[in-house]
Order: sequence, then C-alpha cells, then structure tokens
Amino acid sequence: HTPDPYTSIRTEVPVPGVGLIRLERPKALNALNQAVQAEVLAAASAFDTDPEIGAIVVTGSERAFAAGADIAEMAALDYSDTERLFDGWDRLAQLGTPLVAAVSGYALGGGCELAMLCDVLIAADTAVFGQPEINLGILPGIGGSQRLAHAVGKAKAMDLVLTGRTMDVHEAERAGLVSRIVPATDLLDEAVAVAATIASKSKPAVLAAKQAVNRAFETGLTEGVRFERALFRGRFATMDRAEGMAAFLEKREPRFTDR
Ligand code: CO8
Repeated sequence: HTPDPYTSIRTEVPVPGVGLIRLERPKALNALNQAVQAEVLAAASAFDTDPEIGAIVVTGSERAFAAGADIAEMAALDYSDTERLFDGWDRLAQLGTPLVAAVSGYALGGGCELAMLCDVLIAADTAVFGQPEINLGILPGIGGSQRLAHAVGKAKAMDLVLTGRTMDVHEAERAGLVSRIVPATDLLDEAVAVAATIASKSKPAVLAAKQAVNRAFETGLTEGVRFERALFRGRFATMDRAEGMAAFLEKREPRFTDR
C-alpha cells in the first residue's frame, strides 16, 4: 500500500480485501470540512475501483467518529456557496462497494449522517448519536432527516431532529439505527471482520444485494420485489452462482472469481 497523499484522513488495507478509511482531525473531533469530504470520496472511490477490495470500513477516533460538519467552515458560507456543498457525500452513498461504519464516541450532525449513509453500522458501546443542527438554526443537510426517519421511524426522528438531543448506543440500537454494538476496545477488529466477511463473497452478488436492499428505501413493495427478481435472475448468468452452488453440493468452500 503506497503512502497516503491525504491531510485529514488515513487509509490502509488492514486485511486482504478490506480498505480502511480513518478520519483524522483530532483537534476538531473529526469535523467534516471540505478537505475531509474530498479525501474520503477520493479514498473510497480508489478502493471501490480496486478489484482486490471488497468492502470499505470508515472510522474515526475513540472520542469521535465525527462531531458534524465543520461549523467554523460553514459559518463563513453564504447561500450561493451551499448548492453543491455536499455532492461528495452523495457520491459516496452511490458507490457499489459496501461501506461499514465503525462508530466510537460522537456521531453528531454530519457525523451521524455519514454513519447512516454507510451500509452496515457497527457501534462501540461508547457511541452517541444525534442531529443537533437545530441548535445552529439549520437542519440536517447530508440526508439525515430522510435516513434517520427511515431507520428509526417518525416518532424518534422528530424527537431527535426537533430537539437536537443525543441518544446513547443502546437507544440507537433499540430504534434500529445500529447493526451491532461491540465493546469499544473491539470496535475496529469487529468492523474489519465484518468487512472481510463481505469481501469474501462474490462481488457481483454483493453489489446486487446492496442495490436490492437500498431499493426498499426508494420504492414500493411491488416495484422493489420486481427489481429484486431481475437481479436474482441475473445471478444465473454468472460463474459465481454456479461455483457457489457447486461448492455447497460438493461440501467445500466456494472459490469466487467475481465473474
Ligand atoms: N465543527 C467544528 N469544530 C468542532 C465541531 C464541529 N462540528 N465539533 C467540535 N469542534 C471543535 C471544538 O470547537 C473544539 O475546538 P477548540 O478546542 O479549538 O475549541 C474541539 O473540537 C473540541 O470540542 P469541544 O471542546 O466542544 O469538546 P467537548 O467534549 O466539550 O464537546 C461536543 C463535544 C458535544 C461534540 C461538542 O464539540 C459539540 O457540540 N460539537 C458540535 C456538534 C454539532 O453541532 N454538530 C452538528 C454540526 S452541523 C452539521 O453537521 C450539519 C450538516 C449539514 C449542514 C447543511 C448546511 C447547508
């Protein structure tokens, strides 16, 4: 792995198949400024197009996944600056490779939104979630009002977005925001293990499965099932489908070739 060209993140490949992106602005609790946005998108896009990488972990520090958009940077913006402000985060959400968020400490505002736009959310028992934008006279701007409402329902989404209060990891898990809670000391190992498991599967099958689940949040049941069925049938044109089924019947591990 070549050295990072980045200033606000670090990347590595902790185990084969897994790309790790670590937010690193410790003095600002990993506040998401434009540099972080550009670097996360660049790093994730590079992993996304790397045939050796099958899943990407996004993490922060022990104290903060990310404490939101950078308020100092935002304070200087006017209306016309905001039009394409968060395009990079939208593009991150569109990548095919699954994103696993490993959240410890604060995931507030844009930090909570970044965690929610990932596909799997592994949280340390220290994680704290919230959308406190209302305290700044704004509202969530990186999809938070929508993804939070989808994840936890109207009752809790309204409570959080209108009052700006935070919720601890247990409340977040009960509400459906979190995939798994793990002890803080195990967070990165667990998240990398989940990512490695995903990376061990057939890549085209993983992509189709991610697209199918995401479609549930964009369309109705009949359309969603129709979409799933087309993707399902498409698997029968792949070698990995034949290999996966043959391996099961021959009682051996599959050797997927992503074809
Ligand atoms: N932006 C910039 N700097 C920050 C941010 C942030 N979001 N959060 C923390 N920092 C900085 C602090 O200013 C402080 O810097 P310094 O040491 O230079 O004073 C340093 O990080 C450490 O923070 P604290 O001293 O405040 O640490 P505490 O442990 O006392 O508190 C908190 C931790 C509770 C997380 C507190 O820092 C906090 O409330 N942060 C702000 C949280 C917040 O409001 N986030 C939402 C931001 S808005 C947003 O994300 C909107 C996204 C979409 C916007 C759409 C606009 C068009």
